[in-house]
Amino acid sequence: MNLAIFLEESRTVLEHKLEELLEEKQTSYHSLLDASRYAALGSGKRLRPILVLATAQVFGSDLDTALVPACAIELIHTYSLIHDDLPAMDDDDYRRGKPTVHNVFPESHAILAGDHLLTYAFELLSEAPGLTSDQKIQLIATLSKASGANGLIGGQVMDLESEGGTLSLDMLKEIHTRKTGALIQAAVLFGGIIGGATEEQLTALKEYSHDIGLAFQIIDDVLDITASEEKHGKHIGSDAINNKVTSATLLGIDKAKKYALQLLSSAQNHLVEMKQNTALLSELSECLVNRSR
Ligand code: GRG
Repeated sequence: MNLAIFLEESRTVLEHKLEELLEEKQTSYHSLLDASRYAALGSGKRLRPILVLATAQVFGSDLDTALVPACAIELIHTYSLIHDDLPAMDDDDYRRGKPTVHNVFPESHAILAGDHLLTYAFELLSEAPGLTSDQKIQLIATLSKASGANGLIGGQVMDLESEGGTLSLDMLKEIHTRKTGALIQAAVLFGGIIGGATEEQLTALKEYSHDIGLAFQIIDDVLDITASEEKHGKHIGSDAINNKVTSATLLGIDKAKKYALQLLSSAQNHLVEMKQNTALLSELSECLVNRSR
């Protein structure tokens, strides 16, 4: 299938499903749902859920089975963005092309909307249609490890503690791998688990997604310096404002881009190891590295 068509179709079904999963309800706590909807709907590249769908289709899984798990990953990602933007963390006031959640709702509600999306993601996985109990347990284990101390949250702590200091390239890679890479890796593994990949194929997917996760973050660092705010959807230069060492500041823009291309090539070699038709995933990986937002 052509990548442009796949992306358009995937985004359409994902937006509908997210809207359905986060539908407006007349409850006595509707302000929590309003803040969650504000954060999760109507914007975002949907990279992680698209990776779930693209990897699942490599193994012949139907879209309907992959859809709820794909949305669960996007909800975890959205929670992490809400919390990352809070005054206690990066204190950002612009995200996904609009004011951050704590700038529109009370800060308490931004925290609680993040908590809600995090918890809801696991509820959705436990009830996801079309999967065996064993697959659901594998998905829950994969996502909880990627989101926890060994992944996203640990990476965030390392990132906060590194502000204003110096960092070696190895330390920076570890932060990137946990903070950004872990969830991207979980998305790719989700596709493999849903599609019934073998142990060998899951190992190849792990290595592939490690490389594209790192490459994705390196390009994000470059875009934080070179992109326009309108395209990137957040304030440009926020890394510099927060005194952050990034791959672009450590290596320089040209070397950082070159490194991302090396990672892309390594990722594509791992795709070959899977002995499946991975043309779509390979093209998608190229798009991630060559993106402008
Ligand atoms: C607060 C637990 C906790 C974790 C925060 C995700 C994160 C960790 C921080 C957000 C800031 C940041 C730049 C993280 C690196 C990962 C990244 C590039 C996030 C942005 O992902 P995109 O570009 O965003 O896919 P959209 O809005 O398109 O979904």
